[in-house]
Parts: sequence; structure tokens; C-alpha cells
Amino acid sequence: MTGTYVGTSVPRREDRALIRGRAEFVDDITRTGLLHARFVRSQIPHGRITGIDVSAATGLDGVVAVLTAADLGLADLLPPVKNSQTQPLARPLLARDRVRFVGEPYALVVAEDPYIAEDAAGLIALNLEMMAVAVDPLTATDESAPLLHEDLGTNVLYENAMEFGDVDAAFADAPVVLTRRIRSPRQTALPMEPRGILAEPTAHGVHVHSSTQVPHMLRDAIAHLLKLANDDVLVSVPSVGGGFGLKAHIYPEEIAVAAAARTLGRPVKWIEDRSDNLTSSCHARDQVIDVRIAADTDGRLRALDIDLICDVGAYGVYAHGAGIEASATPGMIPGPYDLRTYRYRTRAIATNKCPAGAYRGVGLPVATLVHERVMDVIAGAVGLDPATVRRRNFITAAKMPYRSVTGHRYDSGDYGKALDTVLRAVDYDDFATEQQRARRQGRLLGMGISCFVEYTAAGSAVFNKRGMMGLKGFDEVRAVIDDDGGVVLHTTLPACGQGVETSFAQFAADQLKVKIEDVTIAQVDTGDGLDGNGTFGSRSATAGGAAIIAGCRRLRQRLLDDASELLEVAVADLTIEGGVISVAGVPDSNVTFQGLVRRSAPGRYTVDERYDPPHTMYPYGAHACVVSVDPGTGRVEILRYVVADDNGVLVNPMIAAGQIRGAVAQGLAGALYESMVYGDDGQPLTTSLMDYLVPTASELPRFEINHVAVPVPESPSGTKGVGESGTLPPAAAVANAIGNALGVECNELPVLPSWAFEAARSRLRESAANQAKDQT
Ligand code: SMO
Repeated sequence: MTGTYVGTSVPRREDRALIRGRAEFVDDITRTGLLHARFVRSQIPHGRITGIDVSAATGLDGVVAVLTAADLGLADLLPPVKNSQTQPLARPLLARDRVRFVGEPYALVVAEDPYIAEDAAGLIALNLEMMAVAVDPLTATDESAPLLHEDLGTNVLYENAMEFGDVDAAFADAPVVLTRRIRSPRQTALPMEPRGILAEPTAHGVHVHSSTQVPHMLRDAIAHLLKLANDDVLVSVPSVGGGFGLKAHIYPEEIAVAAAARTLGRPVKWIEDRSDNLTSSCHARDQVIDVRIAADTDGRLRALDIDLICDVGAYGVYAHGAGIEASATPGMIPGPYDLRTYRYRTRAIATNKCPAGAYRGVGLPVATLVHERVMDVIAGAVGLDPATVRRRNFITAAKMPYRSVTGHRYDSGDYGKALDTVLRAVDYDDFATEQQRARRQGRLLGMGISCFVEYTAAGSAVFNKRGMMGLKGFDEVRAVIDDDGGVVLHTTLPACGQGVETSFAQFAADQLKVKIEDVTIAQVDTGDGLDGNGTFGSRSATAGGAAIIAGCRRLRQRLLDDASELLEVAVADLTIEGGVISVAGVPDSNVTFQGLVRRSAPGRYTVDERYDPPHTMYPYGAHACVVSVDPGTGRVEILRYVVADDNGVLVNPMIAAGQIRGAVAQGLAGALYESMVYGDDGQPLTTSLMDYLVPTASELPRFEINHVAVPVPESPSGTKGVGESGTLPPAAAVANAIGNALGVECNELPVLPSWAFEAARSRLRESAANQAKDQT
């Protein structure tokens, strides 16, 4: 599958513009008569609205309009989810009679400049009756808990339960039964560029420029709610400064700004600020999982029984609904292990917090945290090495493709090979000696390993089966040979910084045997007439790559057919290289792509391709990390972080390594730093980057990345997806390493220095006592 370009580390062509400040982001776009929007947001987590007084704001010089829900007069945003597990729950664009979380918008100010808009927002008075809050998801299901949505009669927004095999019998028999509670922190994706949209009215509709991963979904949602024809809504995607899932949703703000532009007949821009981004975009990963483990004394896992609660905040996200994580995590809790006896209950619970949505890996980082803690817990209980326990439980390569107990069909892979690779790279066998030496010097070192398997590039069949009808699952590509003989690709997959403009060009250049400089990737625009899913779920190289390869092959065939006719030789006697088709052995007898295009009927060299992945791909791997815990401060330092991943063909190894580094950094963030904290009163306490701790280069280790390659027969591009993998293992790798350093299980993340300090102190006291005992 590799070629001249595919498989090589071509420099990222997009970076020249991006890092020199020459790329155009939404906020760089301007229009004559441009107005600026500011959303007015609730400071109260739960209350009944009795009145909104906008008069002072309306009177402010430079304010053009103040719009409330009544002014907009639009329907609510209802995620198109059709399954019996999800409660149908619509989210108002602007709060009408009730606010349900701090940050929920209830009015929209449009003004001549963004500062006036912000000043005016401060003049709007919201009158409300405060209501009791539901903050803790574990008690939000109690009879006495305040309901967020009375008409549903429950705070459980999504619920599912499954049993495979006879779980009770397995527990009754098992020599080892263990119970643990595992917690994953509430994180947010934190793209460097927050959300933003510029909407301009057109004759029959609206043209929006949006920082989004899903332009076609946005087009459909705006058209639906504004009652416009799909063709009268255009969505253009400029450069996007990171998405990580947060921009894979449609939010009330985007619809409201499009509506305001139509109502006012002028272009309107809204750029989210950082505190709005932290409190009112979307959160993720906030789960509490009660695990019961049945195992053998040799470390073999017999059965798992899981009760999972996911705190999804006040509403489900569009288009996935409230089950976005709660439906994803349990299916992958078996992970890379041969588990046949499994029961789970999973629930998404409404609380008075910001809604929860996608964040790199959606539910799978938590699944990995669970199965990798389970492996270490078993190892501790039966007194075996954690690597040995994993090897005893792995699905072997001989069993591939393997249908997991929850129905996932792992397509290919060799889990043992990934673990062996990482253990060798991290000098696993020598570590115990190093650890003992360090301990004699009063230093606490620990080693943690973490294995994973994930699914990527879901097609329409996967989303339809889950009832997630708003997710298309397919993507489209238009491949064109233009009048100059260059190759132009239009796709439905916006670039968000991950390097697809380079990777996509690599596929096309190899298929058409042109120089990569001769391939142009157009920015994504719904006006192209293509339709598709958009960028999420590690699908670009797999779904986009497959469509690009198919499209370029069709173009190549047409070029060869036309050249064959023109040069009067059989296709088999032609060679194609550098935009020129020549007769083999007679290089002077040739025709250029440009020459062929000029002779052809219009549209002859334009092909559209759709790829709807028939099955998901399953990248996997193993990570290992070495930490030191400072007993004086509780500070955890990551001394080594080693990765061994199989993501299939690496279209561009440098880009793949960059994806893995960024993803591991985000995974480590959730293990040690990031946590969106709410007070018991429902007030968010981490509303700026002073409080929501994001690791920077100085907190992060050097990443040592190894690749394991096992053929991937079922992916046309040979890729398995690489964007999200790295986020899955770090939480467990770090928790396991800290547990190993301190001899205390670490099941709740993030690990705060205060916790590590206490645990380290008792650990050292214990070993001092043991030493004293040894000496007497
Ligand atoms: S969280 Mo990703 O954009 O599937």
C-alpha cells in the first residue's frame, strides 16, 4: 500500500500558512457591515425564568438587536436519535422558561462591535426563581433528586443493560472476586481556537463560515430549523484550530447566529471566548464505574460485571444524543482480552452542568482505563506480574478476525506482539532492580503498562444500528484534473490541524503518479455538492483515503483510455509519470494531462466517489510509562513514556507520530492535570486556564514511539486510523505506574498531588518500619 509518497514523511504542506499566521480562521474573515454577537449566559445552575429585561441593553449605543427565545421563534435542537435506550430530549436554542446549567444562553446581543455586545450583555437582567440542583450523578437518580426535565420523569437520559453468558454462575464459582470503583475526570477538548461562526444572509438563505468538523451536518441542521432548502444553506470551513470532537456537534449558538443574520439582513459573527468554551461547549469522560471482577488464581479473567454512570450534564449533544459515551464505553470494556462472560448496566445521568459530548476517543479512553485497572487489580490479588496477567488473557493473533462478546469484530492484530515490543523498549525486565535501588535512596519509582484496542472509521451501518440517524457514516470525494493538468481534491472531511491536506495529497499523487506539489486540496464547502459525515472518529485517512484512491484510479483509467485512443496504442503500452502519458519505449510519443483535458468534453476528468466503511477498523497497542513520585510534594513526574501502536499503514509516519504525541498528551492530561470541577451548588470552579490545568511541553515527557505492523486486509487504504488511539492508554498507564510506585491502588483520576503526597508518606513510613524491623 505504500508508494512514492504514501509511507514517507512528506513535510506538512499546511504548516507554512498555519505557523506564519497566514491561514484564515473564522475570526480573520470580515465583511462590510459585519455585526458581532454575544450570548448572554446564565450564572445560575438551575432556575425558572420569570422575566428577561433587555431594555437597558437595547438602549445602548451600537446595539442593533437583543434577541430572546421568543424573538427567535425557532424549534429546539432535537438530536435525531432513534433507539429505545435514549430519552427524546430537545435543547432550546435560547433558554425559554428554565435555565439548567451555568453557561446556558438565554439571550443574544448583536452589536456594531464585539465590545459593545459584551457591555450590553452585562445590562440584561434575568429574573428567576432558583431551583434545587442535581450535581452528583450518583445521587441524581434518587427519588428525592431534583429533576432537570420533569416531563421525562427521570434524570436518566440513556440506559442500557446487557448480559453475555451466565455471569452469576461465573461469580459463584470464581476463586477470586474483587470489587472496585473507578472514576474518570470531567474533561473538555479545549481546541486552541474556540468555536466560531460568521453567517451572512443570501437571497434565499444563509452562507455560514464555521469552525466545524461537520459542515454537512451543520448545513442540514440550519436548513431544518430555519425552514430553508438544504441548497439555500452554504457552509464553508476555513482553517480550523483544532476540534478534538468538540466541533463535531451542532450547538444552539450556530443556529441562533444564522437566524440572526437572516432576521437582521446583515452578516453576523460570533467568536466564543475561553471561559464560554470551558463552561458551555461540551465536556466529556465524566464516568463512575463500579466493577466486579471474577478471576482464576492464575490471573485469568472469568467474568466482569459493570455498573456505569456517565454524567452528561443538562442535555444530550446534537447529533449523538445523551448516550454518546454511555453507549460506547461498555462495548469496549472487554478490550483486547478474551472475555466471554460479561454483564453491564450503563446510564447517562442529567445534572446541572454543561452538556457532555465528544472528546478524542469518545468513551474508549474510559473503557481502557477500566480494563487496564482490572488487569492490574487481578495481578495484585493473585500475586502475578501485570504483563503475565495480560498475556494470559489476550485474544491471540490466531483468533483474528475475532468477534468480541459485545459484538465488535476485531479485524486484525497481534496484541501480544505490541506488548512485547513496548516491554522491550521500556526495559521492563530490568525495572525491578532499578526500582529497588531508587527506593533505598528514598525515591519512589513505578512502572505502569496499558494495552488497548479501539474502533475507528465507523460507517452508516454502525450509526444506524445505534439509532444515531444524524451521523452519515459515509464520506465523499471529488477528484478533478483541472485545466492546467493539476489534481484537485474536494472532500467532506475538514482539516482541523491533523495534516490531512498532506496525507490526502500523498494518496492522490501516488495513484496518478504526479508530484505532490501538483495536488491541491480544496477547503471543505457544502457548495461543492458533496455530502458526508465529516471529520471525527479517526476516519479521514481510512474513509477519505479509500474514496480518494478509488476516485484517482478512475481518473487514471480515463486518462489512459483517452491517451490510448489519441496515441493509437494499447493502454498496456502506456506509462504514466509526472503528468505525462507516454508510449513505453517511445518517450517522444506522449501527451500531457493538460493536453488530454483540453481535448476532452467538460466534466470528463471529474469523478465523485463515496466511501461508506462496511466495517470499523480496530487499531491497538500497548503503552508503558515510568513515573517518580516525590514524597516531599506528591508531584508525579513521568520519566519515560513508551508507545507501541498498530495503526495500519502510516500514510505519513511523521504526521502519525505527531498524532500519537498529541493524543498521549491529552490522555496524560486526564491522568494528572485536567478536571472540570463543579461546586456542590452547581457552580463551575474551573472557568479559566488558571484553574483548568492543561499540560504544556514542560510537563510532558519525551515520547518514545514504536510501531507494530500487522497487515490490515479490510482497509482499502491499508490504514486503521491514528487520530484518537493515543488518548486511550495513558490514564491507566499512569494510574498503574503510580500504584506500582506507592503500593496503593490508584482508581480515581486525576491523581492530585495531595493524594500522592499522603500515599507516598504512608508508603515511606511503612518501608522505614520494615527496615527498622529488619535491623532488629
Ligand atoms: S472525539 Mo473525535 O472528533 O471522534
